[in-house]
Amino acid sequence: MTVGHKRGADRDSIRPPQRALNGPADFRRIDLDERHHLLVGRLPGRLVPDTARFKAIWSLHPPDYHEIRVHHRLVRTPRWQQAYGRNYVFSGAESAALPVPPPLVPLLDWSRTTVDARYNGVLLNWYDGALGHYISAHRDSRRNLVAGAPIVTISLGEERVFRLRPYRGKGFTDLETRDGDVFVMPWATNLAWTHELPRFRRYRGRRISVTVRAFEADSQLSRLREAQALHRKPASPP
Ligand SMILES: O=C(O)CCC(=O)C(=O)O
Repeated sequence: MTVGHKRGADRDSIRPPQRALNGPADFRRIDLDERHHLLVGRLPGRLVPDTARFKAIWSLHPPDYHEIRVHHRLVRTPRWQQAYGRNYVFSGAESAALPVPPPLVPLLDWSRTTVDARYNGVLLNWYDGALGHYISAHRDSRRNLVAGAPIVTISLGEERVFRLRPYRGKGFTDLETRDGDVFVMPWATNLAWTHELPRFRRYRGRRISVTVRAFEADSQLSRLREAQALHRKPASPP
């Protein structure tokens, strides 16, 4: 794994250890400013999908692009997205969750035992470099999330640049994220820094990000929404 760490255009690369890390205590800490950081680690080798398993996860992507609201207009996301386990509300839209599919279960379980036992929702982003897919600068929605729980991002497939910018500030920090890399973003960092996956011509391959979050226990409203999304009768409230 190589993690480049740049502020602005050019800064020396940082090369974290190549071995798989067991828990946040083993993760490398990347300081973004005096008060905010990101933890960087690796999935254990047995969990990094081989070609066949990567293809299986790739084939899960929905046929259509998700639509989000940008400046009061509905626009298609420049990547495929799907929530599993728990609905994910962001940019004025909601990704209705499907059940967590078998190839993702070991990644969710590992995140629970390694980082935070409260994780119960997964959001996948599929990026096809040949189609110019990217995600623009944003802070993750906190709606329905357990306050304080960090957000895990597992990268699979093609290497990409993960860019962080101080919210409403200047400059940026780039981390190169590769197959099997894991980023743990503390709650406070998500408030103070945006993150994005810029589009660069050199990326022509496929990448999947598996983001793992802790959602609050079901509210009546979210259960109703989930039921509507699945076209079934909601369970009666207790
Ligand atoms: O693909 C990534 O690494 C970032 C995903 C992301 O920013 C998100 O799901 O909010």
